[in-house]
Amino acid sequence: MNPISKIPSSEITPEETFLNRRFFMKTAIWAGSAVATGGMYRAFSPRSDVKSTGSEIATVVDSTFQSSLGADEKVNSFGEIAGYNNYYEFSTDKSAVAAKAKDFVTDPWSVEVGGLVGKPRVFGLEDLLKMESEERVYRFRCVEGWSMVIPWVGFPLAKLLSLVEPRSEATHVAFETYYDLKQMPDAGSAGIDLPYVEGLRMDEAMHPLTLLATGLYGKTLPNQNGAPIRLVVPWKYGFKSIKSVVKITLTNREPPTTWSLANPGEYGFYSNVNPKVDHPRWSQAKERRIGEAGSRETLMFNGYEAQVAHLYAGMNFEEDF
Ligand SMILES: Nc1nc2c(c(=O)[nH]1)N[C@H]1C(S)=C(S)[C@@H](COP(=O)(O)O)O[C@H]1N2
Ligand SMILES: [Mo]
Repeated sequence: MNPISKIPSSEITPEETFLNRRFFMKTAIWAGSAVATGGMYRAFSPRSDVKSTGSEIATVVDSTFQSSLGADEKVNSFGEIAGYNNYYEFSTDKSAVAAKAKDFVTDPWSVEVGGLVGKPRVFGLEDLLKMESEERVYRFRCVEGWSMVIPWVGFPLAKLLSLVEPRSEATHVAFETYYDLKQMPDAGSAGIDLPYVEGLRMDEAMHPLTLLATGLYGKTLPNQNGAPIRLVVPWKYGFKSIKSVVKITLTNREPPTTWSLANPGEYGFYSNVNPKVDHPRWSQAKERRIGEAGSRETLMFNGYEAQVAHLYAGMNFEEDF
């Protein structure tokens, strides 16, 4: 069986038909393994929770792992998601990233996972694609004030971490992006230190919402979206969702992160979406959903409060922002 995202993104079908077709694919795929993986089958089965969004697009709403989208929320188009990107290694111009990243080589690829683990391991691209298990339709909120709804394909980060057997001293997980000036000739003028680095607390990393994405819209992840594998942490501002990951290190201290290194007064380690704590230079109370006129209220933890608020009990978000 081919991993879901082996279909090249160039063979994209119109998004109006895609999700329905994916229901089919998934039904076929999971029917074959339902007995062996009963738990997973329940989690990803499209049989329940198919919701019409008022447009042609049907949305997979999995009540186990994601907050339902509101009746007025629809999935962004492939063109919107793959045409408006922050990926500073390629360009600081969001509409130029796709073209600049077009020839980025993402195969072969490997991700080195080590640090405070029992079984350090280098995962090749094939190993990673074989772990693809589900589609997650998530809200995605950039700290700059725009947002989208994105149908990712991937697998929980917890699944990969469990394979390397984290040691009990590990408190945090550090991530690093691929970096090569030859392939990223504009990276020198990005204005941030590279390689791009990010981090999560261990409990955040193990949370079932935290995804390693290997595709979107049922296709291979486009280069500009962080091919071949990127993190997605839907309750945090978009910059935590580090792209094109090559290294994952378990550690016993809070790892450095690119945006708080660049500007510690404006960007903290946690970066949880929070409409009540403004960025020093702008309000975070509202957002502009790409493709829509007007603005929307930003939701606490980006709408995932019920699933993640317990991780931060007692924390002062004005200080730990
Ligand atoms: N390596 C790397 N990862 C990155 C970035 C980047 O510039 N470099 N930008 C971040 C920011 S600010 C956002 S909003 C998201 C954008 O992801 P998208 O283009 O898939 O929407 O990627 C994040 N991950
Ligand atoms: Mo962002």
